[in-house]
Amino acid sequence: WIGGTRVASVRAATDADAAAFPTATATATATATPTATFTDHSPIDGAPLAEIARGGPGEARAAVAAALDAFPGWAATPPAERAGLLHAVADGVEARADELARVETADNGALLRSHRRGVMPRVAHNLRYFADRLLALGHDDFDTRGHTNHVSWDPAGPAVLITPWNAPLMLASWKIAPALAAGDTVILKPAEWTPLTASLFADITRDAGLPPGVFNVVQGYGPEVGAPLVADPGVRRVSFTGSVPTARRIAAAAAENLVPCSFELGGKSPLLVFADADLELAADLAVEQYDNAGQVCLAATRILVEEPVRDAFLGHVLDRVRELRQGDPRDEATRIGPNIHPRHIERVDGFVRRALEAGAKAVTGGGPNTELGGTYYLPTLLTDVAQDSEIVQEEVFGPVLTLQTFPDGDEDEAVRLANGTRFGLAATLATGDPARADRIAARLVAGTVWVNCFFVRDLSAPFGGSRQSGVGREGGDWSFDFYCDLKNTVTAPGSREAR
Ligand code: TXE
Repeated sequence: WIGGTRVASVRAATDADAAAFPTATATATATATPTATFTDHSPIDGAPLAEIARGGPGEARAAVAAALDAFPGWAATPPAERAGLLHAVADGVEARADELARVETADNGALLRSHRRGVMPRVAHNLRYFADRLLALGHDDFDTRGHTNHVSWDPAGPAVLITPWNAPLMLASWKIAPALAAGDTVILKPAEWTPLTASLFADITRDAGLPPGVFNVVQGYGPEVGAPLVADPGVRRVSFTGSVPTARRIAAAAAENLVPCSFELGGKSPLLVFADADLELAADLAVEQYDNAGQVCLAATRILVEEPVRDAFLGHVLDRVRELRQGDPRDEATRIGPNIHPRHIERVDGFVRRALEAGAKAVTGGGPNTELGGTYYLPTLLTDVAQDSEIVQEEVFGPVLTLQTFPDGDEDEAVRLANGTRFGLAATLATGDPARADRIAARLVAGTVWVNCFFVRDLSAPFGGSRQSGVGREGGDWSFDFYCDLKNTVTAPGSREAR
């Protein structure tokens, strides 16, 4: 999807898929550049879903050229008109929410009911929020010795948005909405394991009347098309969600052109459970970390529990895990679906096997779900793990939690363990003592701290990570600060008077 034209099609792999995903396969037209394709598979059963255009350096160049061409017109479009178009795109998302939900579930294996009820409405909300925020953007003029300072947020240029597979359209919309609202043109490069909803979204932007070239999608593999996109001198912003090693490569390439980057990377967040906590609530919070089969950057995968309540808390957790139903994500009763890909399952299982060899105990789970096979991994909880071990230090990105304890009343040790990784994305704490909550929250290294709750995210709040969990913050006006070039116009006294 380059310059308002579908340059290559998403074709269903079989007739049965064509029936299941009619729109993903419809109206495929136009020239067949690129000619190469790759096959997209469903994690639910491994079935091929679609043949996807496989972009390379040529498509990257064409997309940046289209975004550059469209930029002056889009940047000059009055904010109210830009906001109106974003609301029209949101209308399109709402009108096609059920189809988007079904396609997303087929593509990434997350629960259909959560795509229907939570994710797709949220995608539309993200668009509406930044449209409205654009219209409220402003800063009071201020005075310097009679001179007036006027601050404006100028559109920066083409923005490359590179997104992962764990929440494809949701994460893309967190970037697309503020970038377009800011007046930037966009080139989206979705993850190769989950390409489908990005292309449907491009159809929606066209139908909503977004001018050609304002929103472009290039599909393909990171090194083949992501790398040339990031290195293109026409690009003015890069926003990336993904892994730390890929962020390093992107940062190095973007540094050549001095392009600002926003990085939202991995995490190894703690869940601190104090003895004064509501242990039922704390157990609910622990089990929530298995959502999306553990493929959530914010997941609090390291449970740190105060020694005296360890056994009681663990009992509550295991009661809940026994009731977790694993299976087909399209089934209403399912709580945990598949992981994304057989290669990813191998990676997850590798972490668990090495931990068990090093002396960890699996109090539940500990391997793939052999009844379901394929890409389903049992919800796993490991005890007897050392703070400096791989399983405690590295992001697993699967349904795998570890449990450690800290001594009775030893807040210093709780904080030491909580802060003791190279990450700093989020932290959750369960306590019945508000003073303790304040004390601990102030000492945690994390972009977001949740007290007796998890995953509550308001778009007005800054979002991002400390240490190797990220660079920069998006959300609210911080998004506009990133996607715009800020300008201060200083006007001498009397200059506004007619001469
Ligand atoms: O990530 P990559 P992968 C973590 C998680 C996971 C691990 C590896 O631990 O197990 O990372 O996942 C594109 N130039 N997270 O390999 O490679 C790629 O095509 C430009 C946490 O899937 O970072 C995809 O679109 N782009 C995370 C995107 O980068 C490149 C979510 C992410 O892929 C590129 C995902 C390159 N050289 C993984 N190489 C989170 N923060 O939520 C790859 N890409």
